[in-house]
Amino acid sequence: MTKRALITGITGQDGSYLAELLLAKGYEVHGLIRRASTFNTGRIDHLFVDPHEANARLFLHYGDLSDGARLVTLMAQIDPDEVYNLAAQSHVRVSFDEPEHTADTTGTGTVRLLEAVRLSGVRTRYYQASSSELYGSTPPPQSETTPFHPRSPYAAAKLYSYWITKNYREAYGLFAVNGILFNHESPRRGETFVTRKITRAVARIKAGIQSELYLGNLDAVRDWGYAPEYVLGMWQMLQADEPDDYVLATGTGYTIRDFLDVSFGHVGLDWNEFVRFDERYLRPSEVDALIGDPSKARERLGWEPTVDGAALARIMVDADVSALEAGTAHWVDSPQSAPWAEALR
Ligand code: NAP
Ligand code: G4F
Repeated sequence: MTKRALITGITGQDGSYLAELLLAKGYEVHGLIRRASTFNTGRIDHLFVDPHEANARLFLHYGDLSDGARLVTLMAQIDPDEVYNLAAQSHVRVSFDEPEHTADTTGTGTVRLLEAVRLSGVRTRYYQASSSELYGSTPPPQSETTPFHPRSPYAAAKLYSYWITKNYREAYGLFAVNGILFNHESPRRGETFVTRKITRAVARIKAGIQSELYLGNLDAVRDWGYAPEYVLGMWQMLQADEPDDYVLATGTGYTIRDFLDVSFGHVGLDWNEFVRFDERYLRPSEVDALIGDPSKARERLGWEPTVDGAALARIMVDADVSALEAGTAHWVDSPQSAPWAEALR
């Protein structure tokens, strides 16, 4: 029997890699997509097969995590074996600008989707995109048993989603899991997250079309992994015998300065000549250090990351340099597009 999956956030970084993975495994994949005045399918355009064709296995449906009735209707129509809730307002700094919207999508959106599962009566397994941001100011290393101390509206909303997912597991016997994922990046990473902002700037500076890069706090430590490896971990969590919560991380921390060293150094440049400080990128309350302990996922799921932060920086720089040289890219946020990326948070 062909398995069916529903992915919210399919147009995002993780959603695009997860759709690729599930299609390669033979799944029929359904994605929730927001209606926009311009197309927001750039990260999944390469997966397009005309839905009129008999071999089409990827289908998109308009919907939004703010619209509970639509989620119930879709859930009943699709009747998925697996639901992956990846949709969110996912930018931590922006969550301080839009705390209410972030609570509505990143927090309440989760219970709307869980209610859609319950009310439609579908028998499905459910994955919730939880985050290492939950740990906030609790020092590393962080594991499944480390206490949470969220430091942003985004993290507070994710904390609600974490607990409501656990509650539906305990209250209704739903096979529901939290993947507590540490930062994971790729050439498809949104352009305003710090890694992609840096690697995109490296390509542009190298090509002579940018001269400065404005950043905020360079001292924060993050445990950066490679997104395609993390979506495999999501799928593995839903194949386990019992529902449980897992940390996915590399176990190694780097500062923003370290990431700058590797990224600029990879093309023979010194970042000190180009990087400037802009306080608008600081957060009202910062998360100083996140370094995860992925032992449980390794032991119980056999999940093993192979790309560390330095290797990741090189992958991302190479991709941005190539995309700029080719003048095209198969995802929308290529280094030659999105002029506002440098001006927005
Ligand atoms: P992303 O690239 O920002 O993608 C977010 C996705 O959510 C996009 O498809 C976006 O649609 C969609 N979305 C936003 N608001 C929505 C709404 N109200 N209704 C329906 N869809 C909505 O994020 P990501 O990096 O792939 O991360 C995936 C998930 O994992 C997120 O929940 C994020 O918070 C969480 N997470 C990420 C990381 C990480 O390091 N990447 C770590 C831990 C947890 P548009 O394309 O239309 O904007
Ligand atoms: O790349 P960032 O914006 O990612 P952040 O805040 O760690 O959040 C990401 O990872 C979380 C998992 O831990 C996810 F849940 C979340 O959805 C998102 O994917 O910032 C990383 C660090 C921060 O300490 C920030 O202060 O980089 C610092 N930074 C310094 N200058 C900057 C900048 N961040 C951004 N975005 N832009 C800057 O100019």
